[in-house]
Amino acid sequence: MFIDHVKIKVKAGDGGNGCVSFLREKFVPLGGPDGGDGGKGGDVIFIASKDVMTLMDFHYNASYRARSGHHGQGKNKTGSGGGDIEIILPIGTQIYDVQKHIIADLTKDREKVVILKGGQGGRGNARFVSSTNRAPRQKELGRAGEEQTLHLELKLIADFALVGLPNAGKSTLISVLSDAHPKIASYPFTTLNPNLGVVEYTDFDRIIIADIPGLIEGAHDGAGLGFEFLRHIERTKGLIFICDVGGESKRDPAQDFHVLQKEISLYNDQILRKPYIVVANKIDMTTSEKCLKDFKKSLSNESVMAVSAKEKIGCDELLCEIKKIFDNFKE
Ligand SMILES: Nc1nc2c(ncn2[C@@H]2O[C@H](COP(=O)(O)OP(=O)(O)OP(=O)(O)O)[C@@H](O)[C@H]2O)c(=O)[nH]1
Ligand SMILES: [Mg+2]
Repeated sequence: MFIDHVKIKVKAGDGGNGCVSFLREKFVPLGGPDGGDGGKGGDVIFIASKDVMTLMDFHYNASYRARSGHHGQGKNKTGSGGGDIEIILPIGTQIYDVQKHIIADLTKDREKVVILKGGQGGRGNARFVSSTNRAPRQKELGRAGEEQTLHLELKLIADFALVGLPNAGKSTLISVLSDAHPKIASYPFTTLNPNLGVVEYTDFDRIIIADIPGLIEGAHDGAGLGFEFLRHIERTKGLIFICDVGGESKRDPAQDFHVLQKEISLYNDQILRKPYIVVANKIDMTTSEKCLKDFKKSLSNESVMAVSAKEKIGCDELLCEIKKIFDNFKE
């Protein structure tokens, strides 16, 4: 199951109480106050890890608390601190409060953020000794640890996203361009979760491409899978629009391209400012010739890359185009 947004409750540990104690020993008649301080409560810490892919664990367990500090003891013993709780998240997780204000954005492996601080331990009576009060009976209670409800949202960190209508050939293309092996089939909505694939270039650059589930007209109104997965294209460097010019589906690929642009702009029009590549797929089909010609004519302002993901035609050229955009981000 691919879970990319959850609501969880977290609580930091409470501080331990200070202690009231007086030294009582056989040959020490005037043993003084020796109550120790309480220990600090544990913090709530989030850590990003490349070994975790989804927020699924939080779907089953939505409540986390760090340990409380121990109470202080006689003989000036400070209570031990409550252990911190370390919660592991997939890279690309954003943490929001209930008002949807962003608190943290974990984008790198092992990146760590302390979200809630454990409560301070209370002072024991040994700390209240003064010239006027040699035997204080005062102590402090430990402070309560902070508590908060958080929204976690996973936004995959991919360099490029493949967007297209169902059946356009997105999964076939990512399986040819990268090391990904998604399910491929001739029915719509084969892909129900984003797939990531890595392309290794000869100069050792690694580019991550995401295969996003099919987008259809009316997605903004919830049609198909709606906008469910568009959050994953927000952080990409560029988009790869893939349109089916096979001719068999009897669809107008230029119209498909406009549908994709319209739906994305209704989700977040800033995304369309990203560089993009228009791919015409399925040029191996006998019915594709006219369809490709009409497509290029309708999109005369765009430079269209004609490929066949199935027959691996035009894929090397496409990889070069992707690399060019990627390299522009280095400068
Ligand atoms: N002839 C031909 N068929 C292709 C090509 N690319 C994909 N197909 C076929 O088109 C169908 C859909 O391919 P997918 O890669 O699953 O398409 P998708 O865009 O991932 O589809 P969804 O996951 O449903 O959105 C499959 O039957 C593929 O074999 C191509 O270049 N040429
Ligand atoms: Mg697919």
